[in-house]
Amino acid sequence: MIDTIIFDLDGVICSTDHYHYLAWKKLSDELHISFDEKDNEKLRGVSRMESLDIILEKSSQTYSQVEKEEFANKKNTLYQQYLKQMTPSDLSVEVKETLDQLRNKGYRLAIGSSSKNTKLILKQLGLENYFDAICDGTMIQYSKPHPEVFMKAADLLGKNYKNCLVVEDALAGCIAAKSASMHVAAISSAYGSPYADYHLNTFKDLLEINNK
Ligand code: B16
Ligand code: MG
Repeated sequence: MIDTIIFDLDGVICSTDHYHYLAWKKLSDELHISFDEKDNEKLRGVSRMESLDIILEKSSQTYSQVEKEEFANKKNTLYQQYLKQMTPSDLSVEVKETLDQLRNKGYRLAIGSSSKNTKLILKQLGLENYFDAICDGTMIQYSKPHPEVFMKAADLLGKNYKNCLVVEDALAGCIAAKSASMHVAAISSAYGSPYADYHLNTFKDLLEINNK
Protein backbone atom coordinates (compact mmCIF):
# COMPACT_ATOMS: atom_id res chain seq x y z
CA MET A 1 0.00 0.00 0.00
CA ILE A 2 1.50 3.30 -1.09
CA ASP A 3 1.34 6.00 1.60
CA THR A 4 4.15 8.30 0.49
CA ILE A 5 4.93 9.89 -2.87
CA ILE A 6 8.47 11.13 -3.54
CA PHE A 7 8.76 13.53 -6.46
CA ASP A 8 11.80 14.23 -8.52
CA LEU A 9 12.02 17.99 -9.10
CA ASP A 10 13.62 18.97 -12.44
CA GLY A 11 11.39 17.64 -15.21
CA VAL A 12 8.60 16.44 -12.89
CA ILE A 13 7.39 19.30 -10.67
CA CYS A 14 8.79 21.97 -12.98
CA SER A 15 10.45 22.37 -16.37
CA THR A 16 13.87 23.46 -15.12
CA ASP A 17 15.34 20.57 -17.16
CA HIS A 18 15.22 22.93 -20.16
CA TYR A 19 17.19 25.58 -18.26
CA HIS A 20 19.85 22.97 -17.46
CA TYR A 21 20.07 22.29 -21.19
CA LEU A 22 20.41 25.97 -22.12
CA ALA A 23 23.16 26.55 -19.54
CA TRP A 24 25.12 23.41 -20.52
CA LYS A 25 24.71 24.30 -24.18
CA LYS A 26 26.23 27.75 -23.63
CA LEU A 27 29.20 26.28 -21.74
CA SER A 28 29.70 23.56 -24.38
CA ASP A 29 29.65 26.13 -27.18
CA GLU A 30 32.33 28.15 -25.37
CA LEU A 31 34.46 25.01 -25.05
CA HIS A 32 33.77 24.05 -28.70
CA ILE A 33 32.20 20.75 -27.67
CA SER A 34 29.13 19.55 -29.57
CA PHE A 35 26.08 19.22 -27.34
CA ASP A 36 22.44 18.79 -28.29
CA GLU A 37 19.10 17.85 -26.73
CA LYS A 38 19.92 14.16 -27.21
CA ASP A 39 23.18 14.53 -25.24
CA ASN A 40 21.20 16.40 -22.59
CA GLU A 41 19.03 13.31 -22.00
CA LYS A 42 22.07 11.54 -20.51
CA LEU A 43 22.31 14.23 -17.83
CA ARG A 44 18.81 13.84 -16.40
CA GLY A 45 19.02 13.09 -12.68
CA VAL A 46 22.84 13.05 -12.80
CA SER A 47 24.81 15.39 -10.49
CA ARG A 48 26.42 18.60 -11.75
CA MET A 49 30.03 17.35 -11.73
CA GLU A 50 29.11 13.98 -13.25
CA SER A 51 27.14 15.83 -15.94
CA LEU A 52 30.21 17.92 -16.72
CA ASP A 53 32.36 14.78 -16.98
CA ILE A 54 29.87 13.31 -19.48
CA ILE A 55 30.04 16.50 -21.59
CA LEU A 56 33.84 16.61 -21.43
CA GLU A 57 34.08 13.01 -22.70
CA LYS A 58 33.58 14.54 -26.16
CA SER A 59 36.48 16.95 -25.75
CA SER A 60 39.97 16.20 -27.04
CA GLN A 61 41.43 18.28 -24.19
CA THR A 62 42.07 17.20 -20.62
CA TYR A 63 41.11 19.64 -17.90
CA SER A 64 42.36 19.92 -14.32
CA GLN A 65 40.03 19.61 -11.33
CA VAL A 66 40.30 23.37 -10.78
CA GLU A 67 39.25 24.07 -14.38
CA LYS A 68 36.38 21.62 -14.10
CA GLU A 69 35.13 23.32 -10.95
CA GLU A 70 35.34 26.65 -12.73
CA PHE A 71 33.24 25.26 -15.62
CA ALA A 72 30.66 23.79 -13.24
CA ASN A 73 30.41 27.09 -11.37
CA LYS A 74 30.00 28.97 -14.62
CA LYS A 75 27.22 26.65 -15.74
CA ASN A 76 25.50 26.99 -12.37
CA THR A 77 25.66 30.80 -12.49
CA LEU A 78 24.01 30.73 -15.93
CA TYR A 79 21.41 28.22 -14.71
CA GLN A 80 20.61 30.30 -11.63
CA GLN A 81 19.98 33.33 -13.83
CA TYR A 82 17.07 31.39 -15.34
CA LEU A 83 15.90 30.15 -11.94
CA LYS A 84 15.80 33.66 -10.50
CA GLN A 85 13.36 34.69 -13.22
CA MET A 86 10.91 31.97 -12.20
CA THR A 87 7.78 32.86 -10.24
CA PRO A 88 4.86 30.85 -8.79
CA SER A 89 3.18 31.24 -12.19
CA ASP A 90 5.79 28.78 -13.53
CA LEU A 91 4.17 26.06 -11.44
CA SER A 92 1.52 24.49 -13.65
CA VAL A 93 -2.05 24.49 -12.39
CA GLU A 94 -2.24 20.77 -13.18
CA VAL A 95 0.77 19.99 -10.98
CA LYS A 96 -0.45 22.13 -8.07
CA GLU A 97 -4.03 20.80 -8.19
CA THR A 98 -2.80 17.21 -8.41
CA LEU A 99 -0.44 17.70 -5.45
CA ASP A 100 -3.31 19.20 -3.42
CA GLN A 101 -5.61 16.30 -4.30
CA LEU A 102 -2.96 13.71 -3.42
CA ARG A 103 -2.46 15.43 -0.08
CA ASN A 104 -6.22 15.42 0.50
CA LYS A 105 -6.22 11.66 -0.18
CA GLY A 106 -3.81 11.34 2.77
CA TYR A 107 -0.46 10.77 1.07
CA ARG A 108 2.72 12.21 2.55
CA LEU A 109 4.53 14.19 -0.14
CA ALA A 110 8.31 14.51 -0.45
CA ILE A 111 10.97 15.73 -2.86
CA GLY A 112 13.91 13.55 -3.90
CA SER A 113 16.15 15.58 -6.21
CA SER A 114 19.83 15.46 -7.20
CA SER A 115 19.82 19.25 -7.47
CA LYS A 116 21.73 21.49 -5.09
CA ASN A 117 19.38 24.26 -6.24
CA THR A 118 16.27 22.51 -4.90
CA LYS A 119 15.56 25.04 -2.11
CA LEU A 120 15.94 27.98 -4.53
CA ILE A 121 13.62 26.36 -7.11
CA LEU A 122 10.95 25.54 -4.53
CA LYS A 123 11.14 29.10 -3.19
CA GLN A 124 10.73 30.59 -6.67
CA LEU A 125 7.66 28.38 -7.23
CA GLY A 126 6.13 29.31 -3.86
CA LEU A 127 6.50 25.72 -2.61
CA GLU A 128 9.20 26.25 0.03
CA ASN A 129 6.95 25.06 2.86
CA TYR A 130 4.75 22.68 0.90
CA PHE A 131 6.43 19.27 1.11
CA ASP A 132 6.56 17.04 4.20
CA ALA A 133 10.22 16.22 3.52
CA ILE A 134 12.93 17.36 1.13
CA CYS A 135 16.06 15.41 0.28
CA ASP A 136 18.28 17.12 -2.28
CA GLY A 137 21.74 17.20 -3.82
CA THR A 138 23.20 18.94 -0.76
CA MET A 139 22.27 15.99 1.45
CA ILE A 140 23.58 13.02 -0.50
CA GLN A 141 26.91 11.44 -1.24
CA TYR A 142 25.87 9.36 -4.25
CA SER A 143 23.83 10.58 -7.17
CA LYS A 144 21.08 8.65 -9.02
CA PRO A 145 21.05 5.80 -10.13
CA HIS A 146 22.16 5.23 -6.51
CA PRO A 147 19.01 5.08 -4.36
CA GLU A 148 20.39 7.27 -1.53
CA VAL A 149 18.28 10.36 -2.29
CA PHE A 150 14.99 8.45 -2.19
CA MET A 151 15.94 6.32 0.81
CA LYS A 152 16.83 9.46 2.78
CA ALA A 153 13.56 11.16 1.78
CA ALA A 154 11.63 8.12 3.09
CA ASP A 155 13.82 7.98 6.22
CA LEU A 156 13.04 11.65 6.97
CA LEU A 157 9.36 10.65 7.14
CA GLY A 158 10.02 7.34 8.90
CA LYS A 159 8.36 5.49 6.01
CA ASN A 160 8.92 1.96 4.72
CA TYR A 161 10.53 2.02 1.25
CA LYS A 162 7.99 -0.55 0.00
CA ASN A 163 5.20 1.95 0.70
CA CYS A 164 6.78 4.75 -1.35
CA LEU A 165 6.03 5.74 -4.92
CA VAL A 166 8.69 7.72 -6.79
CA VAL A 167 7.74 9.96 -9.73
CA GLU A 168 10.63 10.36 -12.17
CA ASP A 169 11.49 11.76 -15.61
CA ALA A 170 14.96 10.15 -15.73
CA LEU A 171 15.99 6.57 -16.39
CA ALA A 172 18.68 6.96 -13.68
CA GLY A 173 15.96 7.98 -11.21
CA CYS A 174 13.72 5.02 -12.12
CA ILE A 175 16.65 2.63 -11.56
CA ALA A 176 17.43 4.36 -8.25
CA ALA A 177 13.87 4.03 -6.97
CA LYS A 178 13.55 0.39 -8.06
CA SER A 179 16.79 -0.56 -6.33
CA ALA A 180 15.32 0.87 -3.11
CA SER A 181 12.30 -1.46 -3.64
CA MET A 182 10.02 1.52 -4.20
CA HIS A 183 7.16 1.77 -6.69
CA VAL A 184 7.98 3.89 -9.74
CA ALA A 185 5.84 6.15 -11.92
CA ALA A 186 7.64 7.33 -15.05
CA ILE A 187 6.76 10.51 -16.90
CA SER A 188 8.09 12.45 -19.88
CA SER A 189 11.55 11.16 -20.96
CA ALA A 190 11.27 8.13 -18.66
CA TYR A 191 7.86 7.10 -20.04
CA GLY A 192 8.07 3.47 -21.11
CA SER A 193 11.05 2.69 -18.88
CA PRO A 194 11.20 -1.03 -18.00
CA TYR A 195 12.01 0.02 -14.41
CA ALA A 196 8.64 1.74 -13.96
CA ASP A 197 5.43 0.25 -12.62
CA TYR A 198 3.25 3.08 -13.91
CA HIS A 199 3.55 5.30 -16.97
CA LEU A 200 2.07 8.79 -16.80
CA ASN A 201 0.98 10.56 -19.97
CA THR A 202 0.40 13.60 -17.83
CA PHE A 203 1.00 14.51 -14.19
CA LYS A 204 -2.63 14.22 -13.12
CA ASP A 205 -2.62 10.52 -14.16
CA LEU A 206 -1.10 10.01 -10.70
CA LEU A 207 -4.64 10.34 -9.37
CA GLU A 208 -5.62 7.19 -11.28
CA ILE A 209 -3.03 4.94 -9.63
CA ASN A 210 -4.83 2.09 -7.95
CA ASN A 211 -3.45 2.02 -4.43
CA LYS A 212 -3.93 -1.49 -3.17
P1 B16 B 1 22.23 21.12 -9.81
P2 B16 B 1 16.49 16.09 -10.44
C1 B16 B 1 18.86 16.91 -11.36
O1 B16 B 1 17.65 17.18 -10.72
C2 B16 B 1 18.79 17.22 -12.83
O2 B16 B 1 17.91 16.32 -13.50
C3 B16 B 1 20.15 17.10 -13.45
O3 B16 B 1 20.09 17.46 -14.82
C4 B16 B 1 21.12 18.01 -12.70
O4 B16 B 1 22.44 17.89 -13.23
C5 B16 B 1 21.12 17.66 -11.21
O5 B16 B 1 19.81 17.78 -10.71
C6 B16 B 1 22.02 18.56 -10.41
O6 B16 B 1 21.48 19.85 -10.42
O7 B16 B 1 23.30 21.52 -10.78
O8 B16 B 1 21.10 22.14 -9.71
O9 B16 B 1 22.77 20.73 -8.47
O10 B16 B 1 15.97 15.70 -11.78
O11 B16 B 1 17.13 14.97 -9.64
O12 B16 B 1 15.48 16.87 -9.65
MG1 MG C 1 14.43 14.96 -13.16
